[in-house]
Amino acid sequence: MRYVGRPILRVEDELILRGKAVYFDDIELPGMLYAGFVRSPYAHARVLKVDFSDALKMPSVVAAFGPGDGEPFNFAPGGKVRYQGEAVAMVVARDRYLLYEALEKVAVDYEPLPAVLDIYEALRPDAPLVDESLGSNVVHDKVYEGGDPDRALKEADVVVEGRFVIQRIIPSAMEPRGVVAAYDGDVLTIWSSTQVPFDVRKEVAKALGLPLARVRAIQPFVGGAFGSKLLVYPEEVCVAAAAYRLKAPVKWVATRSEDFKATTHGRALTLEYKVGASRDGRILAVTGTVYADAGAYYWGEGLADTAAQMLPGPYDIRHGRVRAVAVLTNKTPLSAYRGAGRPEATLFIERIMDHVADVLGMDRVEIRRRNLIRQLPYRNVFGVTYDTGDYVATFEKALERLGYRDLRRWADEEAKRGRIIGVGFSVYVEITTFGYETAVLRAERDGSFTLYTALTPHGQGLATALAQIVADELEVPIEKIRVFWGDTAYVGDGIGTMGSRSITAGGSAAVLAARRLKQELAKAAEALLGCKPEYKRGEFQCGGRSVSIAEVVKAVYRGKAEAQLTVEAIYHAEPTFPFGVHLAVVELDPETGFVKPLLYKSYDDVGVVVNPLLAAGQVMGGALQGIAQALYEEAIYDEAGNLVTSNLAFYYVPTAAEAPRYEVYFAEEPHPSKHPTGTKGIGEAATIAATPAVVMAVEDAMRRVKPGVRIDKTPITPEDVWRMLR
Ligand code: MCN
Repeated sequence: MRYVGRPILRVEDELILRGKAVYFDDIELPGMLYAGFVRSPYAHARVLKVDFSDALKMPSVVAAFGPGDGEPFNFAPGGKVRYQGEAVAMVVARDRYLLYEALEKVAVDYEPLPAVLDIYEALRPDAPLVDESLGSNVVHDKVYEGGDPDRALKEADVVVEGRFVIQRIIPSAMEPRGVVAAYDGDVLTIWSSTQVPFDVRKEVAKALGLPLARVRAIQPFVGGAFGSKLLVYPEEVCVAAAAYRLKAPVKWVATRSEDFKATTHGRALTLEYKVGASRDGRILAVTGTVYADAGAYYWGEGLADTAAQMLPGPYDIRHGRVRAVAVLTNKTPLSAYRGAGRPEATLFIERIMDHVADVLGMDRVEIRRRNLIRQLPYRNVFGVTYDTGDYVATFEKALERLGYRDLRRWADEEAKRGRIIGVGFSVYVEITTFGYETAVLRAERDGSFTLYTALTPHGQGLATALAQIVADELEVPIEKIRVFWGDTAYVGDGIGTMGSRSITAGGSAAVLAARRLKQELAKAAEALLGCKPEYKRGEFQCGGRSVSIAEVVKAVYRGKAEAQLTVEAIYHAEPTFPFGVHLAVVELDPETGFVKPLLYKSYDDVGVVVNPLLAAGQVMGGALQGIAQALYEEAIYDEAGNLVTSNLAFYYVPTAAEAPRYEVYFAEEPHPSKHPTGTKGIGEAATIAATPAVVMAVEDAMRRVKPGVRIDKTPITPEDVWRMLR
């Protein structure tokens, strides 16, 4: 009986649901001090003077750090703040509430500078410069090219041009960022709401000149991250430095508004495109420019580039040239948000397919059918090699399973009763998994097994999935396996949970560790049995005799046989490419313009599905975030650079009330990856696929009232719908 493939309930949930899971803010240490940051109210300003004298008069205040206190407290590099919410100074107080009073007493003199908030404004030669040292606001500019796009455009029967604008999104994890750091004179320990404890450890050690061995980073339970906690932030290093200097534990917890400004934002990409197609609907060339509104610092490296390189999507397009440009503006820095470049690429190419289909008067299914890649592996025009799959067969199967045609007929019927219902779908290929991952597996003396993973789950349920994988590999009951994660004291190094890489990279490392442990134990079993054994169902067998894995372990501990009982495996993972089709049904309210998602269906080929319950959970949560991009969420700044949507009253994060009914399918004939787990990632797939499916559905609904309308941006707000319907 294998565990992989079964919908096993999450072992993590007992603690989470009973409120016993420990998050960083649950950690209270004797003598705890509380840190806070003075943040710029201006989007762009020179910092002339920071005066702590009034704050330091408060008895509760222990210390204040600012420019002049050396690294890492050199806030506002170049004497300038570049976005509203950028830290200017740090205060440490004994009382968590008086801290806020102290922060108000720090007097900062600013000289406001003109702010630039729009990428097209920022590109003008006379635009204010976010970073003077660059000489322009363009911080990155790279061209991806393949084939002969100019000739292909010339030879095309139709050339279609357009622009699509994706809004800025605030990742809004339920748990805001924060950190606790404590120094006992020997070891500096940091508990952080992060995806990257190994990086936190390295950055802190480097900043303070400490040996790695004396710095320990712990990722306690984390209440969501969605990519926004995969950078080491200045606050983490500053809090650790304060704890080190003051030799006392220090805690910082972001408020919601602070988190909205000081945690990276996502998306904010614009594509200008020009594509050529033949009369029969083959896309011959795709060209254009992807602009990233990078915000005040270029932390989101690679976002525009991934969008450019993945722009051809699952379609066989042989000629292309896409420029990836990142532009600095006076906003919160942009970085990864669930999908990080692939949702943008997918939304762009799916909109392009629809645009070309409209120009040619072609059906939206048919144009995709004609362009899908026929043979895998496939190297796309920008050099990305998609590994396994059968896109044509999976596409046809998915349309049937999702009931696309039936749902459209149903929408037609309902239209006769006055309901405005639209049906849309999207096709995607995306890139998951990269880099190495580490697993340490120990056989305990009682025959149970402890797995230490370098993965850093923060909601995905990986402890459950890894236990399934290891239980299968060792052929022991899952109860015998306990998984620990999130501590640099467990495992020396690793990358962590991001890029839908965990089950594939970290799971494969766990498989390798289990195989290595079996090899070790086989040596010991041979010594006990006197013949070379085979391993079956938890037993080593040969010569008509057998010994259980637990007995072998016990014998080793008693010194009767030799084997290494703790093994480490490091697995290097090449990227792998999930493929799928998602479908959305929406209803428009003509009075209010509000769009209600009624139904969401998905069909994904992610190779081996380790735990269909966990994978389906990823699809549902991920899809709601993609729906939110299509319909609800947007970070809005006013002309002065104030973040208007600075809390959850103004920034519309959907809840269960907005969620549609879901039907989640995984391919009956999956195409496994080449990794030991056979998996491809599912963590971001639905976020990638949902937005284009919903946009198509809304456009389909609107065209029932106003034929020919075209959606060329997200989100589609109620106001947009209301105006378009009129
Ligand atoms: N899974 C599976 N079979 C597969 C693939 C995955 O059963 N073939 C299961 C895995 O066991 C795991 C989950 O699905 O429980 C996700 O696995 P994977 O696709 O490897 O993705 P990661 O674990 O690396 O998760 C990262 C991904 C990303 S990049 C973002 S962003 C994201 C997401 O996960 N952020 C999340 N899902 C999130 N879910 C929660 N609750 N909170 C977040 O912040």
